[in-house]
Amino acid sequence: METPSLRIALQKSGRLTEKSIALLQNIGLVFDTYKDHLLISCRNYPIELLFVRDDDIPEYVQDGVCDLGFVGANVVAERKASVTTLKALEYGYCRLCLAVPKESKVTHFSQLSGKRIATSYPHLTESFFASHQLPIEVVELSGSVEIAPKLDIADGICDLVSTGSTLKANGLRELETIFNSQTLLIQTQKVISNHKQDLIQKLLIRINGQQQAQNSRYIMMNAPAASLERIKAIVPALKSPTVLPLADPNMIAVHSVIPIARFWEVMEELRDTGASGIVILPIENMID
Ligand code: PRT
Ligand code: ZN
Repeated sequence: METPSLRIALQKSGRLTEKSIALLQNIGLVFDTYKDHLLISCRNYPIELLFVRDDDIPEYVQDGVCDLGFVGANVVAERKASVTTLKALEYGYCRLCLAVPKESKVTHFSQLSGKRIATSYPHLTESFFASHQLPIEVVELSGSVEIAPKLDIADGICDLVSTGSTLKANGLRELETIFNSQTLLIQTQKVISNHKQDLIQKLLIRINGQQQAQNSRYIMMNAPAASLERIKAIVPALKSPTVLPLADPNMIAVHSVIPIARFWEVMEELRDTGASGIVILPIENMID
């Protein structure tokens, strides 16, 4: 029997937990403390949150125990889970990398042919070498992969890297990225009711709005009225910028939304148009 609530799997305690919870709260879901409970209900939305180890999330979603899950692309790919990716969530960025001891003579991954590679990602590691027709021996470890070369149980490793400081601290040198990862929102491929599908669409609209807001800034400025066309070309708003008259008939106020990625470029170009009193504000949420 299908549960009437949408059930979402989240990591119970780890690198993705805080940001996944924050995302759900930012899109308006209200739930009580999750720390001591595996399954909690949202107070204002027909959603249940199931807190589990991240490794189990792809299977829970694949089997339809949960309708949705928040989990790293690395885990989904390693587990070869049959799930649908709805959205990349823009956090939990990392990459699965091959690395060797600093002093190793290996400078290209092809030189690892016939060697031992320690990893918690046997499937992704094997697939990478197989795709280059290179035989290797996988030494599967569940953690502390980075010390394997020192213990002489491997010649190289394949592990997740974000800043690179763990590799460095363990005297390892990065050779090659074999997989780029971030957190994904995944959906089960089991048949679900129209009611649940509707709830998922509504959630997606909220998540899209949240992401767009996070990647945008609201910009306000005063400018000579004669510069309006140039300003419009620099800050193309969602549809059209808001233009307001000022007490001085030669001046106007322009309000618009800009992508954060173009922030400095826009600022520099705006100054050349005579714009002044430029104010930038964060946006809580936006719906197109
Ligand atoms: O208990 P549970 O099984 O749920 O958690 P876990 O210990 O398996 O996972 P966790 O919480 O460590 O990571 C969860 C997810 O976060 C991963 O599956 C990735 O999708 C993502 N992620 C992002 C990372 C990293 N960045 C990361 N840096 N996961 C692990 N690391 C580790 C890496 O294994 C290495 O030990 O951090 C170290 C490297 O970090 P840097 O910054 O020194 O390069
Ligand atoms: Zn895990």
